[in-house]
Amino acid sequence: MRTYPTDDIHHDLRVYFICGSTNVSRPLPTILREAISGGITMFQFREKGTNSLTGDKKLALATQLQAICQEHHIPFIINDDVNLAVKLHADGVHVGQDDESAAAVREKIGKDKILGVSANTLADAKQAIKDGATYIGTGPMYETSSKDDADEVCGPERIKEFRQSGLTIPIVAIGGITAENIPPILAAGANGVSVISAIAKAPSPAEVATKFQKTINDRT
Ligand code: TZP
Ligand code: MG
Repeated sequence: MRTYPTDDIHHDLRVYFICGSTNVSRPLPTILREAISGGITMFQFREKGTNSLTGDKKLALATQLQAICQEHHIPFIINDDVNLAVKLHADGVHVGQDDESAAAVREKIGKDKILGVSANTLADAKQAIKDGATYIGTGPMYETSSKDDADEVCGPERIKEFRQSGLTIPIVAIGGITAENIPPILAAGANGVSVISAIAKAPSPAEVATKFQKTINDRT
């Protein structure tokens, strides 16, 4: 049996749902419960941008989402906010290249937590590995409207390049991913996909999550 938070990051990365309060038009806890019932394997609380929550309101929402994840044995990851992650004993943190350095974050959260690092170049990916990343995220695979400052679309080719260069670290793809455009991403060597809008904005997050899960399970 798997132990929780995780002894199988490859499994947990398969359908990695990322969301904050500004990505949804219904309460996020409700959407998260539905996504979990559909089969997401990990959750990242990413509270950013105009009208995002801060301070006590952010803490209260994070606490509520973490409880839902714990109830269902889904790892709960926090984007950027290392202090919040430490305070809540979250299962992990995800940082980008413009955030606190991955090495410093690893130091703060300890060796047993999940550390995700966004890396869009081979050099950044190698550095992330040195710094103690558990997995790297890379993208955007396809056009996305969920990140204002997203880099240029790289396509699944980026993942192929990382794998051909010998990287064995778990890799999760991001950006514009739907249940339909997953196959080339897996074929390129990704362990899973991370997704905001395809699940957060779906009329039925559960149905879409199930579609993602089935597509990935059939191909790995
Ligand atoms: N980083 C690169 S693209 C992206 C992030 C956070 C947004 C992904 O959102 P969506 O809606 O799944 O395209
Ligand atoms: Mg960041």
